Amino acid sequence: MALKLDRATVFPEAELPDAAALLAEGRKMAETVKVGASPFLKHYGVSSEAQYKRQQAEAGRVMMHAQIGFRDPAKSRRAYAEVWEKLDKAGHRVDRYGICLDWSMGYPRAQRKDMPRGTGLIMQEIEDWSAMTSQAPVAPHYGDFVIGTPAGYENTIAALLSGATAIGNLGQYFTFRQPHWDDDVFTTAEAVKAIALAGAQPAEVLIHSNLDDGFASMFTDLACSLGAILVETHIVDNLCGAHVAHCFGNTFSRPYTRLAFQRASQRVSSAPGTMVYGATTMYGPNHAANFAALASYLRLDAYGQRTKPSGHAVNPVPVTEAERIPDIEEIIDVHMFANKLVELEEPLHSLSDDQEIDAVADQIVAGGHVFKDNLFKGFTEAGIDTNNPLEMFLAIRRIGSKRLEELFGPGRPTEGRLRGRTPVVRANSIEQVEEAGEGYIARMDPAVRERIRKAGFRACLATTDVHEYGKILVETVMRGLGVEIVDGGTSIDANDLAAFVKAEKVDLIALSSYNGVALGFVSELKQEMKRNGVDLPVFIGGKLNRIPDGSNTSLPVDVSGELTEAGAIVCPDVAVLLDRLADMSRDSAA
Ligand code: B12
Repeated sequence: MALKLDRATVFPEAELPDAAALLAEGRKMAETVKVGASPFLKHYGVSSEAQYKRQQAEAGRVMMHAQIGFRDPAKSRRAYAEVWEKLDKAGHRVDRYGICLDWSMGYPRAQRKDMPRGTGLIMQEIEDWSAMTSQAPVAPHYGDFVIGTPAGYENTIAALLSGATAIGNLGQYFTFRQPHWDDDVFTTAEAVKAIALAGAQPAEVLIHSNLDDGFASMFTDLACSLGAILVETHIVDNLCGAHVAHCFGNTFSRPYTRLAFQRASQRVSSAPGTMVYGATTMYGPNHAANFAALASYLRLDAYGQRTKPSGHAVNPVPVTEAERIPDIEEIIDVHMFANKLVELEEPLHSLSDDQEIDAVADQIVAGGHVFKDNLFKGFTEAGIDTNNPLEMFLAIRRIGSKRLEELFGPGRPTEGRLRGRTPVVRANSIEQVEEAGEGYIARMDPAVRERIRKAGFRACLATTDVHEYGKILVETVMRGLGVEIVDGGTSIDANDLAAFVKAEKVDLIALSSYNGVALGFVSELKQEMKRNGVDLPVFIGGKLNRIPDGSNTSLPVDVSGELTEAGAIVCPDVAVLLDRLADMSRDSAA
């Protein structure tokens, strides 16, 4: 690992856009673009969701967040109205909707049409945004593929006009890459303008950042995730004059540290949190088992809000989530469950004493400050201006989570550990994946293991999108088998991967794909490989589905059959790859 940063490596370009001019441009736009009317703001008589959140927290109410966003805008509008209506009829309230835009919405509108699509909502006209938010008195949270994408500024304008006062997702800015989009300076400049525009509104607009979408899912230390809150607050609040609000939860599957992190974040945040996301990494194929996971994280999150309210809404995620985007009825059902659970557990918070949790929260906060201080010192020494929002954003994005933790993590340096450090408070997600990988090796026949090792294979590992755990799993197994790993990276484009494998002369490609783009990706990869005269086995695992063109349910369907026809080897389990490797090693030994 290179020990130090230097400006020329982080910013090889001769010049970067002027941050002050970008801030001024965003603020100027606030003279014409203002938060529009919405049934939510009107119904509760508030100027922003932040104001509402403070009122509800004060009253001790546990707020509820539902996630919606079907490909078809009409179905999404129906969900907006129907989920609220049915819960209202049952005497419950859904406070906010996270509107899940498709990742193609992250391209500027003029270029969107022919870009790869995922599984989320696609809106054509600016009026579509208000048409959504006018369906019910529920706070619209435009939380994905708005700020942080190349379309960040234009999407923020649309979101504000439609009455949204929580807009994101800064977490995505740091880690997501739109396929075929390489201009990260443009994306950053659009983010700075968007944040300035939101910050200049008379109403308090929250700049949402889901830590798990950003670096938290890749840090091994929760103190680094807390440090990310401190650093983002410096950039958004101090440098851009806006209000950052954080979300976490997807990968926080251990009850103890989940609650400790809620406590820790509550201590360092001035704005109310957006939502504590459901612990979606706890979900598997069995729905009954998923209900146990749901109850476990939900009761804890409700308890956290009752005892030390941080303004986060809690988020019951439908138990079908591991398979695909949940349908409308499933969202309603899980909210019925959540409301009942919160009601039944009413006395719980007055019974327990949880000082132990506060001690863990103290460690997270202290470690977070060390991370922030180390980062500021390292950046300053490298010549990166810590008072320039554009430089801060871009440097953090380019350096990436792994190197940031290696360089600035507060954990004690320890050889042989992931990121070279012993975490202050361990995040379990990545280590769990590694342990699963080691399990595969341990279960193998030692003779086959040895034969594969001797064969000396070279494998290129890559992902089509931000989901990286599948790749880390395969990487752990390959490393354990002595297979040489050639890293194709995350969110790579198919044509770049084809060129890369030609240059690297590998024996196989192991691809992980989760965003509903697998089929298009493999077809393009195969075509490009053919053009380059390369013929290699392509193994693929993950969430292998897509929304068929013209689908009337907006739900994705499995494409394993089509992928096999397109020439890929579909791996619902790593074992499929291991069996093939065993065969290939037999052939090479013969
Ligand atoms: C963790 C997670 C995330 C994390 C990823 C963290 C990270 N850095 O990797 C975060 C929070 C960042 C995230 C973000 C998003 N996510 Co997500 N995420 C998940 C989740 C919960 C788990 C997936 C996972 O990593 N599993 C761990 C792996 C190791 O296990 P596995 O998937 O069972 O894999 C097995 C096999 O498939 C195989 N395998 C996997 N890959 C490979 C490769 C090879 C070569 C081989 C041999 C085998 C193999 O190995 C495993 C065991 O054998 C799933 C839901 C779920 N429970 O599956 C959603 C899910 C994949 N996400 C989804 C979505 C929509 C998103 C977002 C678009 C949401 C949004 N609007 O922001 C963004 C992505 C944006 C983008 N630009 O790409 C959807 C995909 C929808 C679909 N295709 O139907 C899912 C299914 C959730 C849902 N129902 O909506 N996500």
